[in-house]
Amino acid sequence: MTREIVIIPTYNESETLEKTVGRTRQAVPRAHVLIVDDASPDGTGAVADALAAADDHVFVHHRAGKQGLGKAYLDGFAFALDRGYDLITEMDADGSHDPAELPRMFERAASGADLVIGSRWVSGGSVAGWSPFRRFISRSGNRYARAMLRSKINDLTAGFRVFRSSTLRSLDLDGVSSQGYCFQIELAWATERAGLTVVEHPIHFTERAAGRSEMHFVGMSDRSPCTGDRVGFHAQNTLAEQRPKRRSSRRGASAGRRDAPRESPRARRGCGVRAACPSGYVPPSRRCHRE
Ligand SMILES: Nc1nc2c(ncn2[C@@H]2O[C@H](COP(=O)(O)OP(=O)(O)OP(=O)(O)O)[C@@H](O)[C@H]2O)c(=O)[nH]1
Ligand SMILES: [Mg+2]
Repeated sequence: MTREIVIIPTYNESETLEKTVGRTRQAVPRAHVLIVDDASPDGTGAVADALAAADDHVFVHHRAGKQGLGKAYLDGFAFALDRGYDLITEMDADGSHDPAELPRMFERAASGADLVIGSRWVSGGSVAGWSPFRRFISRSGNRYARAMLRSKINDLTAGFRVFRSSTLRSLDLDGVSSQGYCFQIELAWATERAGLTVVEHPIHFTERAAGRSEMHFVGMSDRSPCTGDRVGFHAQNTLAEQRPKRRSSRRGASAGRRDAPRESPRARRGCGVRAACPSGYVPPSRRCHRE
């Protein structure tokens, strides 16, 4: 029998967590739920403990302090892989992701998809509660990332996903260093680059009903400039790494030296997918402060 787990990272989600977990349990009663809380100051951890005490399908992993969404998911993945779950889900606690989609997403994963992305930006997908500006920013950030990374995925930043455990096992999770949206982009892109099957399942995304977004962007009003910026840096390095040979062979050795890309930290670490957007690439004034 397939074993499923839904990982819900939380930071200050005391207003929405109970409802999200309740809807999840109702939608996929067999699945287990893991809440990964970073000592939320608003008492989300206590809400999570009460939910776990009342339901043997709910678990809580408490972390000492806010360490970022990416690390929360990596801890959740480790928990799930250690315990032998087959399908491992990422889902927000804030009500944006409708657990009613999970049965269909599980079905698609069980029938061959290595990664199912709950996608806003495919036919049949939609977003409610966003201003036209925010919609534009998210849409164009995704288009930009898709073009720069030469990806076929329309919603690279989506945080509603089902991975087969084999997919996560095949990725170099220890090498994943990015946070926030970049974490999502990095994982999706790594899966795609590994030649695995990624399918996008259209979802209806709703703006969070309560609480506060954990995505902040110093000096800017929204999160997508962060996405675009970081992906831009990532993509520039990626493309630079892919292109030097052609140029240097055309122009001779000295031109080749001049044109050769500066070795990026990522290249120095010798990794193809890791460090999609390490903070070192982002000017301090424009860093994403999700972590
Ligand atoms: N454990 C943990 N969870 C986090 C952290 N940052 C964000 N989260 C959770 O990750 C999920 C996604 O974060 P959100 O703030 O909703 O980000 P978003 O969905 O991009 O932004 P919204 O549009 O405001 O919903 C939510 O369930 C958050 O509570 C963190 O540092 N640690
Ligand atoms: Mg959210």
